[in-house]
Amino acid sequence: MKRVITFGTFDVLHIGHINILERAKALGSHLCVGISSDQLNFSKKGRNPIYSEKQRLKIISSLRFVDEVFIEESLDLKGGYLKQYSADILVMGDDWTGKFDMFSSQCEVKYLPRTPAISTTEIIEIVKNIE
Ligand code: C2G
Repeated sequence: MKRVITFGTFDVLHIGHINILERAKALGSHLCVGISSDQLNFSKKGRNPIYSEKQRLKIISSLRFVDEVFIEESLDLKGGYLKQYSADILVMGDDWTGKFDMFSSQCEVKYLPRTPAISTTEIIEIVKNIE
């Protein structure tokens, strides 16, 4: 009965997000998702998300393989979140490979392959360029 945790902004939900959440849940019996606050997203990506943190929280919490959600306020609090939510496995996409290895004393750290050829940034660019 493993507890899995993952983190992300999950702005403009797409198949890459669904795939990683589905695969994360398959590694255990409970999936908890830390959703980047609007402010954290701004500090990571230099732009505001399209959907607010309140909307992103509601969207992600409505997926059938997600059991629990919370707002991730800062990357520096990650160790605390892993403890607070009793995570056995931390899952991230492989664009983060190596970045969370320091938590491997606390829980198992797994990087799953990203879904190719799709990202929120690309979707925004495509929509922007539609005439
Ligand atoms: N992802 C994926 N395939 C894609 C796009 C995204 O597997 N084509 C994964 C990412 O690797 C990440 C998750 O979906 O694990 C969420 O992606 P983002 O919303 O872009 O999350 P990010 O802003 O990278 O936030 O604490 C870590 C961060 O907050 C992660």
